[in-house]
Amino acid sequence: MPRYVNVALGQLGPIQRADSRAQVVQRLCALMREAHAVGAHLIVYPELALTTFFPRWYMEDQAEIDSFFEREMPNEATRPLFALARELGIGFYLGYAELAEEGGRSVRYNTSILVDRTARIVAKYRKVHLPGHAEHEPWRRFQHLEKRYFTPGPGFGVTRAFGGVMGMAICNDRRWAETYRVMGLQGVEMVLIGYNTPVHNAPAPDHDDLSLFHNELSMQAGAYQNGTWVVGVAKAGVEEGVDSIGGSCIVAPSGEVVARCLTKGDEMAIARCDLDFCGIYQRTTFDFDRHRQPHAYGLIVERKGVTLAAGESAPAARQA
Ligand code: ING
Repeated sequence: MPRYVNVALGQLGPIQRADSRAQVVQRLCALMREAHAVGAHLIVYPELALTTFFPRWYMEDQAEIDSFFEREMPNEATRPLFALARELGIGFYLGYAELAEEGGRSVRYNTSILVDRTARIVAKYRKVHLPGHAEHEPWRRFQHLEKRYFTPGPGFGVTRAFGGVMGMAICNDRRWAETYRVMGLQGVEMVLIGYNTPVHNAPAPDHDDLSLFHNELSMQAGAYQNGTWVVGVAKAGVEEGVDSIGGSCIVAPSGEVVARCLTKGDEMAIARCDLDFCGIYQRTTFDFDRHRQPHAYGLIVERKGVTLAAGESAPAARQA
């Protein structure tokens, strides 16, 4: 019997600064009802799905910054979403800003949770790759201060849920091959990714026309090279004057896009994902145990950035 997971994209249009969490949760619930009507088992929402993308602003007042964070989950604002999930028997991935207490200290993460079909939180992930910058850079049309407001998470885990092996990542993580490979080495069959991606990338404006292409390319590569499903969901459209891409889609282990959203607003789309389809890649082309050569990969972990050695030759042949 194939292990099907009916996965819905829960794409959000813009959330303006004045939009309350209650209003946003109503939108999330409406998408969940649409997903339930077409037989979804799981719906995936964007990164930072409860508020506007606040890292676009330079702020110094910690209370103002912390107004965008959640101190517990579920909480008063999200309880209706958990209740509906329990009523409908639908799981969900939700991205939000997490204010955690660790050893008496406040730590702030860009977080996602995986909630199963009984509305129980079965996994929590904290974004590893924080893009942008940490100090105010007024030359930019808008800021991207994730390095200022968040702490990098510890790494990428997987969780048994929905009949398979599920993994999570957030936004910029999807651009890094390591994200998928670390989960691939844990047998991941479906990677869930929410994102907020501005069309304009201030340090590289020439890339703006390729933002949707790079979005899909990154997820298609990650899917194919690890024989896993990848689900990417946008918060899209013009938020506080900043336009972000849509491009929400579901990518099969073959690298093919099997479902996508068509608008830049609140939109649900669905695909029936056969988790056993992963095997025809993970047991052949990407049978890691049979084909990988870790002795040749040391630099991937040993080095953070590029080191150029003059006249560096090919790696010396390893001693037998
Ligand atoms: N956003 C963007 C992303 O990685 C970005 C940042 C945009 C990086 C364009 C490079 C190019 O999709 C988040 N939130 O990570």
